[in-house]
Amino acid sequence: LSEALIVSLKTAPEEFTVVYQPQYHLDTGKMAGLEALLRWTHPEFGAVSPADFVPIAEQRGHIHELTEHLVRCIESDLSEFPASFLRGLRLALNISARQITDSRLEALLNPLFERIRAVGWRPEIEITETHLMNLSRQCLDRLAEFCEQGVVVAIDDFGTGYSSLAYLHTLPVQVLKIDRQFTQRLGGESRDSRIVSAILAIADALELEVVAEGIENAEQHAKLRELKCQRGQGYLMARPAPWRVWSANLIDHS
Ligand code: G
Ligand code: G
Ligand code: MN
Ligand code: NA
Repeated sequence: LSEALIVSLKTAPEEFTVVYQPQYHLDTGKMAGLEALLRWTHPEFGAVSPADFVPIAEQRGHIHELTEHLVRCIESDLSEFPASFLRGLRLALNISARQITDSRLEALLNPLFERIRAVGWRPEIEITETHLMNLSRQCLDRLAEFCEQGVVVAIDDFGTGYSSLAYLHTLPVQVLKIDRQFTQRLGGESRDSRIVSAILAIADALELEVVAEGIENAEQHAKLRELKCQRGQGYLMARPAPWRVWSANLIDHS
């Protein structure tokens, strides 16, 4: 798989596509933004999960090329952006922590971020929590620069890593995304809202926004509203889908 990925990255850009999963305001039910998620379909191996190929690309030193394909796909989708689209939404990309200090990243992302701003949306980057504690000074500085440029920085899979509260307080981030394993405990077999309540309390104390990931049923959704979680994402509301599926829903009817 590792060799196939490297060959495809170099010779078969059409195998890489992007789907988008919306995030919603839980109080109003309105769309708050879209998260871009890479997909790779190999002629022989079929659909390979990014959970499998992203780590390979990281290890083999090809994550930049993968992000180039991501950016190319998003730019192509944004080129079909009617003037009548809703304003103020966020467009989130997953960026590997190891990539943040890559000197090529800024040149790759800046034109995309300009394009996102030009249509009245706001760029967001998601970084997985497991890598946060190891971020170098240089990396934190880069994140701070993104923030200063108006890019929203979100911590993905929050609750699965080892961030200390003191450390979290110093990070240039605005959003915590509650990992779906905690959301899933809110409804179904074993009801347990303690961890989600604790994360919401931390977010409140640090003045961070919260997005609950992986909402799959109405019970979880109701509980999150009751706990005053601001935003949510999950199969209950919408699965990741190609741009054309969302573009019909993005027309501003007001
Ligand atoms: O889309 P899916 O749930 O299968 O994604 C699995 C994992 O792959 C998630 O952790 C997600 O953040 C990650 N992922 C998806 N798309 C990208 C991408 O474009 N870049 C990076 N670095 N990770 C991604
Ligand atoms: O780590 P990250 O949050 O970027 O991962 C996003 C992944 O989670 C995507 O692969 C997406 O398909 C998946 N996902 C999104 N919503 C749900 C959900 O409600 N349930 C489950 N099991 N997975 C989800
Ligand atoms: Mn994510
Ligand atoms: Na996540």
